[in-house]
Amino acid sequence: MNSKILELKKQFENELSSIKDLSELESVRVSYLGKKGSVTDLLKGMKELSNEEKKSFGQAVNELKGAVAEKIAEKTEELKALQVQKEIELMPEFDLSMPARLTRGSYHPITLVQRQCEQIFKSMGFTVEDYSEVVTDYECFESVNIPKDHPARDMQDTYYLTNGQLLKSQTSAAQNAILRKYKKSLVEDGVPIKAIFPGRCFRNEATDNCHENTFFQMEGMMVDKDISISNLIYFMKTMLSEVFQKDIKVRLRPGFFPFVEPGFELDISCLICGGEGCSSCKHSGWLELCPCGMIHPEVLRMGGIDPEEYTGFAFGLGLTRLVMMKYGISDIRDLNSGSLKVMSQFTDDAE
Ligand code: FA5
Repeated sequence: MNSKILELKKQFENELSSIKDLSELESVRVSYLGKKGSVTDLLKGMKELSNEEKKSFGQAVNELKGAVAEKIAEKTEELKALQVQKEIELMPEFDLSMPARLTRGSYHPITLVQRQCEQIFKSMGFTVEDYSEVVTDYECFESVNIPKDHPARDMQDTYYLTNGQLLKSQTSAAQNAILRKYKKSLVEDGVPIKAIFPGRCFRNEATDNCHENTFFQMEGMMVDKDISISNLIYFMKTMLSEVFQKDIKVRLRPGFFPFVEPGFELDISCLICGGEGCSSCKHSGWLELCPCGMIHPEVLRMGGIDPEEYTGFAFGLGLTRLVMMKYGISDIRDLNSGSLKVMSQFTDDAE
């Protein structure tokens, strides 16, 4: 029997030495180590052997198996290296003295405006918070006063993941975590909560000039004793006049969101058509930009803050729409198009 093993080993070595590429090697591997391969076949003849012989024969076959596998691995590396070498030889020659033709990249306009807004709010004492894009139902809905089966859930078509989590449909999903993060310094040290949290949101909705299924919002919150609507209006006005560097026509109208009371819609006069009406503003002359309101007592309570003692405002700025208005982009879909031709028009003026 041992002579059979030696014979097979010799045969394998002969075949291996004449292999020229990886596909031939794979066929040889299968013909020796595969289910019906010659090494596997050797074990089938063991039935006729005594127990003692079985033991030593089995050991010898296993050694052969190991040696064949090792040689195949070595040969694989050798052939791969040869292949790379061949590819290098086939490459056209490079002239390293040629001047480089590099075009300068630019930041995406959303990044520019997001940074600009962050700068504006930072200068007014706000912290900038980062938050996950995958959140729980509790974060996105329940903790902001939208319990299960609440009709307000229909306002947002949510992408659910198979594990029960969801893609954040609104930056309000971070409100509870931010309130909890800063409640100690609010209550114990009297430091007001002032935070903004920009983020990407996802909604399963039909797209048009001013609706995308992936867009950016920037949420903001301020909580302290005696915060009122006038504080909210002051910060909104300051932010808009800083972003646009000119007076912008805005209007505030009542709006319903379960996490604010009272709630408002802050609309901006459409800068694409100058308020005349166009497809970007659905021919109304106005664009919904920044819903806002006074934080609902229940939301404060769920964040661990006593609504009898503290009040606050929150807003959910439509950052992508703000970018449209700032740069006169009439179709929001251009911003997600990935087209360098479109994007390279915007300079790094917020750097
Ligand atoms: C909200 O998402 C609330 N969470 C905002 C809020 C926060 C209200 C805090 C009160 C207090 P809404 O669904 O309206 O609200 O979205 C807010 C803004 O995001 C809109 O005004 C709009 O500017 C932008 N937005 C909403 N959906 C889209 C979309 N599909 N594409 C582009 N921008 C959108």
